[in-house]
Amino acid sequence: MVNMDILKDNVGKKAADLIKDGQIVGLGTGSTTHYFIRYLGERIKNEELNILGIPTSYQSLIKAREAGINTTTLDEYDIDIAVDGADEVNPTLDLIKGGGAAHTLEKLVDSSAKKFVVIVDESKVVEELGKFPVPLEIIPEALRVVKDTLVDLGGKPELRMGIQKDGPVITDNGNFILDTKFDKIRNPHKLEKELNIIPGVLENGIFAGLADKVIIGKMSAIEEID
Ligand code: ABF
Repeated sequence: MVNMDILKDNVGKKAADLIKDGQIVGLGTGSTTHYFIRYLGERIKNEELNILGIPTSYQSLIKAREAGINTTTLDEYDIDIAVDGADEVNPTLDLIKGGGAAHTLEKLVDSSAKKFVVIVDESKVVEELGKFPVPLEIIPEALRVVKDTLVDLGGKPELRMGIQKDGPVITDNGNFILDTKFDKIRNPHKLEKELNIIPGVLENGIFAGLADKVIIGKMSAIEEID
């Protein structure tokens, strides 16, 4: 296991140890959260815990089933704690998420939770958001118009292409992702609001002021910021 995977494994286990019997748990998307889901599945089996998971993507639904975690929906239950990854975290715990193209449902689940815990390796920690492009989920019909608006806002939008590069990534909701580079994002709260009022934008990947705790996997130790 390479160093980064060891860091993800460590924070995934740390987060899984936070979960209490009887809780409803938001299950994030991405490779770091995959470690959390596996460890949570082990705890459910070994300790016979009564836990229900609410996934944030088809990916996390499938990982939950593989891990033996029973799932439910936001229509049925409130969420006690959500655990999710991130692409960037700044010192005030504002995030950029969406590298996994799942940020629309992630933001709904993570913001609905009584407690939102972020698990990252140390490479995600930045002084200021913006090195990672902000993903925006847009309806396909809005592609040209939203790109033009983002350029007017100082962004450099790029349509996210699939691995084969023969077509765009299509989200779980059937939409496109515009990865948009902004220079240093000094006011994440302001930009998050400006992006979401653009007609045709479903959700953007700035999660300003939502995280309650960030668990950072470092080579030296695990750091927790509340
Ligand atoms: C998902 O996980 C995305 O919102 C975020 O972009 C990604 C981070 O992935 P990883 O943990 O694989 O680095 O929550």
